[in-house]
Amino acid sequence: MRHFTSVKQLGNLEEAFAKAKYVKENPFADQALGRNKTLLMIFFNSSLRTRLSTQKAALNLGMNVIVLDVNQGAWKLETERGVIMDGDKPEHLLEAIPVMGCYCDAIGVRSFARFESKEADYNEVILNQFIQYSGKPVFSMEAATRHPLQTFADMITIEEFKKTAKPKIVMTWAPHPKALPQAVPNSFAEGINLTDYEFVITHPKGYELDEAFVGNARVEYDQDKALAGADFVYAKNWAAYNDADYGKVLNMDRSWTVTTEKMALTNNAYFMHCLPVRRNMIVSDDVIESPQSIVIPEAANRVVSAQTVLKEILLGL
Ligand code: AN0
Ligand code: CP
Repeated sequence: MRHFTSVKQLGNLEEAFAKAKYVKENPFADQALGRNKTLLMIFFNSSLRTRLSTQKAALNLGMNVIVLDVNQGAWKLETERGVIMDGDKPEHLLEAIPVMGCYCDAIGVRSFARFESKEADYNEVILNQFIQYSGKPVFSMEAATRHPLQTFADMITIEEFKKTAKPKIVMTWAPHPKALPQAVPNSFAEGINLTDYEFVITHPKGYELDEAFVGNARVEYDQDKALAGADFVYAKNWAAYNDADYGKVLNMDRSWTVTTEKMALTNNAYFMHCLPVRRNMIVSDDVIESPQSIVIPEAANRVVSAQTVLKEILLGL
């Protein structure tokens, strides 16, 4: 594997799950693989899980790790080509990227959708410049349109907890005060569409996702109907995708919050969320604290997904 930006690059899913299982059971078996290799993690946005789990994964593989928060201590970066740089940004991404590439063997990049231009976001302008100009393997730690390490961890978690071969997965929009990217729901949909699970997406009108990601999922605007018989409830907020409202919060309808009453409609479903989560906006205290909540094992599997992917990247060096 050279670059990793989408779960589609995992290839055969059964093989990917088997590799993940091996990594989980033998976390230190490949210490020699990463010896004298350096991972550089670049954050344009905040993180708790991605930073810690990816770093832990790299350490398990014997790698050295350097982390840079671009917004804390680095020069402010211009990202547009052709700009006369007489403003507050002393350095251009077009120099910064190849320089970063000189200091490492692989680069992880977190660069969220900026909601300034739908075209720029959906063309993954920042991530693709890292791929084009760093000279090193690049993997996404959540880019503008996808969060594949999260999705892979979600899929591993479903594999571990599912009680039937083809569980019903319901991804539900839930309210949130701030505009959030579509990367997590896009990526989750992309991943579940690779499986033969039953897959329903539910959200209020106006929050339709890009059809390319929705794929074969059934879209149900009635959340109660969608939740009926669910084996897994995957909650997430996202801002509008449609051209007229791109990046906007259209409503904060708390009747969409995942509560005990909502979970009672399901087949005793497991509750999932990528975290961070706003309690009593996205999900009630009772649900997230219930025995059916698997948000912590889901987060724990972020080490497994990152280590499985990093191992493939190291094997490809
Ligand atoms: C981010 C998002 O919704 O994409 C990161 C989630 C992993 N969430 C927030 O910014 C709160
Ligand atoms: N789920 C996730 O990616 O969390 P962080 O934003 O804390 O990394």
